[in-house]
Amino acid sequence: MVFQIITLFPEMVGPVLSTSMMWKASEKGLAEFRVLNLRDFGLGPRHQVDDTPYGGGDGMLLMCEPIFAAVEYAKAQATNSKVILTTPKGSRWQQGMAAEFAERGQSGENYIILCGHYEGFDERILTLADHQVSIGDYVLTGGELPALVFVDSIVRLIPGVLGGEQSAQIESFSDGKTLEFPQYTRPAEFRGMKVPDVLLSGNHGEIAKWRKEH
Ligand code: 6GU
Repeated sequence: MVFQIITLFPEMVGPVLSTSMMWKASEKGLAEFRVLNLRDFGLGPRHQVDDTPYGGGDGMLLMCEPIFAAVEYAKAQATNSKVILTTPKGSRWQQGMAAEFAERGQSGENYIILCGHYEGFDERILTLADHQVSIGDYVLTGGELPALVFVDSIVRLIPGVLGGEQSAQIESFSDGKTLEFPQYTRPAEFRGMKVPDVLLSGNHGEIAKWRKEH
């Protein structure tokens, strides 16, 4: 499963992709990450990527040419790539969507994530997008953090990436509504706060019942 992230701020995403679960996934050959610098596709000697809006107004918009060039380059790097555009106007990202992408990724789909920035982008860029996605009802400066949220939530669902086989099943939101039960580790008592007795009992039936109730 190849993830190509197109961004003006590669230094924002690179380190996260080489840490923790995402690093593990690439070490195991289950996912591959490539960060493309949009600036490399910019126009002219100054590698221009944005310009003022027609009709006037504040701010700069990402231009069509560099984005189309970057997406076309990325499509040539990995077959069967779907383009995900990060935008606060997109559909709200949910656990179920992460699961669908993880599944389709295992059947050979690859992903290009296009990070929006500044005041926005030329509307014609929407024609490139197979999916427009947002991570919540607030406005971020750019699509880099959302892109990392998408990648993390998908990659950890690829079989073999998480340690314990059951981890992704048990944890919060895996069925879309249930929250994970409370958990404790040593010591059994810390500053007067005790671990529930049932968890120390060794009675697996009772433990399962307690966890279900919580
Ligand atoms: Cl995907 N992009 C931006 N710029 N802001 C957001 C977002 C995306 N999701 C929530 N806020």
